[in-house]
Amino acid sequence: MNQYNKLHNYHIVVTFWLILTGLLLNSSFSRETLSALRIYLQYAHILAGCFFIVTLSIYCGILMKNWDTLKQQTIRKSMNLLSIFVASGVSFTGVLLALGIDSTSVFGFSSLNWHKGIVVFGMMGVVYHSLSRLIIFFFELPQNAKIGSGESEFRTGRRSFIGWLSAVAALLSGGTAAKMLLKNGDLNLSSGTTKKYRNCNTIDPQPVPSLGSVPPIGGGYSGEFEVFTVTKIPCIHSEEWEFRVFGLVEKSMKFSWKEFLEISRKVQVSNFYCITGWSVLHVTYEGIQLAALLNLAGVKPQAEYVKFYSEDGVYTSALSLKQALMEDVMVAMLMDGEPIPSDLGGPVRLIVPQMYAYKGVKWVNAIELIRESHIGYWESRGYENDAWVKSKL
Ligand SMILES: Nc1nc2c(c(=O)[nH]1)N[C@H]1C(S)=C(S)[C@@H](COP(=O)(O)O)O[C@H]1N2
Ligand SMILES: [Mo]
Repeated sequence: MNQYNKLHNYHIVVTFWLILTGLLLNSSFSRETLSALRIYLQYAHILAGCFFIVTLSIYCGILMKNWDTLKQQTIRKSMNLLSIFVASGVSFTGVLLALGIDSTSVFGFSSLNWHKGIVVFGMMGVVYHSLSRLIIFFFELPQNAKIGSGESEFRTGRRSFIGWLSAVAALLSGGTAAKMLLKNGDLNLSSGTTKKYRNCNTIDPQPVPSLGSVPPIGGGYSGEFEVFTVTKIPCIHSEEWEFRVFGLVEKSMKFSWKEFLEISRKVQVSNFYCITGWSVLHVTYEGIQLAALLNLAGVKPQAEYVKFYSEDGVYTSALSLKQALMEDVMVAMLMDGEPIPSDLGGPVRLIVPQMYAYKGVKWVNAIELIRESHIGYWESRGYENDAWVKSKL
């Protein structure tokens, strides 16, 4: 086996591994059933990505060296350039993701959406290339076999048939990849709307948006939320709902929905970053500042941490008391002037704008003040407890 073949085999394994881990990371399966493995899947994906960048660079070198021998083969040349262009795009956005750099404010889409979008083209290339080669490998004469002239014509015809067949398969796989990777709205640059998310909550009365919420002072959010949940989405009914503040507090508190609505709210504009690489910018939130809520219950001096519970009964997270008292930490009830739908954690969700959104417990219904730190759902599966958002481009 020559060097090129070896390199190629190695590239096949790396690409296959990237596709496999990438699809798994993208699926809700890796958030629910495989949640404990998610962080390792992510490492495995990044590691394979590093290898991919190495093989890509070697290919670029080989192509440059052999550029002159490809002189007349315009199609071949452009196919090669196109593949390298796509592979570099996937690699570049992958590096951004691995470094936790979000591109929304510069390129309009988050690093993750660029990554997925380019992967769709990459998948078409992979399917075209591998299918056409596999068919040739299994059904055609070896490249260097002697063939009569009649047979050669027949072979050319067969080759173009293989080409067309592979092209059709590539288009189909591109469509499938797009469907799997891109939610509708991902490629929508205009402001989003909360109305398109499902809302199975029955809330009465609805929170009345204050000035600043309508029209939203942030001008409407841009980007799209991905609906993330590790459980079935709970449907909340305001008559049964209650919100508790307990633990190391002067007085434990229990609010009914009506009582909760009476606590004064504030409006703020903040960005929302998921650690997996997507984000939503300038969301106008209205809700109760966490510090104000804690103040109502009175925090005992022994309290060091704040633990958050969800109506789903599974998801939890925590902040240090100091983090919890940051002025932009909020128990939010409205987004861009609309009640938060159940899909996005309504009627009440936590937002911690300076941290990754896994701190933003959806369907939050209780807050406990504790002495020892609590390790939440994703934190116990490898995500950092201090979830400060890294850099933005
Ligand atoms: N209860 C609950 N809260 C949760 C999660 C969850 O699975 N369950 N996922 C977290 C993560 S990882 C993210 S990115 C955001 C997603 O918020 P969204 O579904 O409103 O987009 O919610 C966070 N809060
Ligand atoms: Mo997330």
